[in-house]
Amino acid sequence: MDLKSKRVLVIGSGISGINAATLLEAAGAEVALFDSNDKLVVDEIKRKLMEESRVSIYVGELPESVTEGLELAVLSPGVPIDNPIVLSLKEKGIKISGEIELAYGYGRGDVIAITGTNGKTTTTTLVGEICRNYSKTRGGDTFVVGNIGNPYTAVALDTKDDSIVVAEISSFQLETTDTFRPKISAILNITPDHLNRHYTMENYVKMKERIALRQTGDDVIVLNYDDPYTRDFGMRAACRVVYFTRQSFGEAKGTGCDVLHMDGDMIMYNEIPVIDVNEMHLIGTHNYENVMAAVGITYSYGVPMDLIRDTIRDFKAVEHRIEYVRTVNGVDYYNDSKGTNPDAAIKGIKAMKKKTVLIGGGFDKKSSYDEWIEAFDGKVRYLVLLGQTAEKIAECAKNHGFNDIVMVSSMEEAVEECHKLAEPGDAVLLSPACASWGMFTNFEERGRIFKELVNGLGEQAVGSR
Ligand code: UMA
Repeated sequence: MDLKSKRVLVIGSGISGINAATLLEAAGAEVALFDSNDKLVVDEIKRKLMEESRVSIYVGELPESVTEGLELAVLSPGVPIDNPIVLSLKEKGIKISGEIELAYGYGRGDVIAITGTNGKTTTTTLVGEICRNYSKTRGGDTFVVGNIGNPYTAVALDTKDDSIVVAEISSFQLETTDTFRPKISAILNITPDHLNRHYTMENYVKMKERIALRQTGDDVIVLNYDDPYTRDFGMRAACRVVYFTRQSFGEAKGTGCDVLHMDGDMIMYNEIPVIDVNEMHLIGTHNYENVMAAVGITYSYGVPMDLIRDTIRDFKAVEHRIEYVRTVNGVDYYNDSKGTNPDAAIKGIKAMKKKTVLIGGGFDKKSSYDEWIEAFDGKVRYLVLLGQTAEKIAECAKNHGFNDIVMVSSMEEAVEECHKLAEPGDAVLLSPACASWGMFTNFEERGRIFKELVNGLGEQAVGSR
């Protein structure tokens, strides 16, 4: 890709747009940056660019003159391809592209790309860890980029031929890819999401399938055999397919593809035992699928199975998502501060295999807690409640016949109570089903404070119970 001295317009001044503009400027292009939000202040956007940046910035309305002589318009992921400005640029014959395509054009090394409605971040983070450990043994660097919050454009110029780029890719980003060709890709699952942007399920599925648009021959796509959309795509894909399944090993094997599956608690790659799920800190059946996908991706890439196994064993989950913190006096502590609504918290409690002392409550988003309480399923030993919603949740729990409730007024008190109440072999889970506001700045702060308190617990306190 050579855009030296070419006029390029970047649309959107979020993290993607800023990094796309910076990359383009470093590549010698003449860059204009436009954001349709007229409340934004040009000087503040300028401050996010390189010092001495010569990028011209426009907010609110895009002057007609800026579109003259344009070679290319680069869209941020949040900018749809049917946005009126984008359509008018297209009409003028200006090429439309996206920030992933731009970064790929300037980047080097092998690309591993992961999409799916759920599980992208955990799988991408785990694949990133495995590849980082692999890079240490064979040389080169691993970069983890994309929808995960670290734009590919921010690192593209640092990549080398021996680099591995592990990218979490959203359907928004796939709308504007063209030559993007990952060596290994994965679609983890497809369930209805972002239909306001893609209009129909059919369109959304098509966008997800674009991850393999240019894959052929020895390229690999890892797909979920239990998901009807991705299973079907495997039958049509132009590259090698590896399936993972929790439910239909026999059927999946019949396709002739390599298959990851579960033999009891053991994750298998065809006939090769990979890891017993009880050895992992990642818990919950949804995570078994993420791990199978990560194994499929990295083993296909050529990473030795021993290295994959060791990395999975050490992996503690993405921060704040059923994240294993520590075992104190035989009690496993988990931080699921990302469980900011009942739906997310249901996943948290469902993932627990042991008797659990559960910390809940927080800011009142007017949610109903009935389904969450029903999901306790006899596993919750005590419910420790804090925050604005504590009384409301307690009342709801009692209506469902659950009375083992402890009210506290701070996270410090909550952790102290859990330490006293949990018995060896139990788990303690912070999965509050509520936002953190009012007591914390955000769920990240809530999770970090919880972890600090857990890490400060003394083993010897067991005797004083
Ligand atoms: N804007 C316009 N015109 C439009 C739309 C937006 O000018 O028509 C402007 C907005 O005024 C705003 C800027 O564009 O100033 C925002 O750009 P953006 O929405 O692309 O956001 P970024 O900050 O650049 O973050 C994007 C991704 N955002 C979206 O896809 C909406 C981030 O994913 C991603 O982490 C980041 O790039 C780095 O690659 C977020 C996300 O919610 C986390 N993703 C969705 C998801 O995970 O479900 C897909």
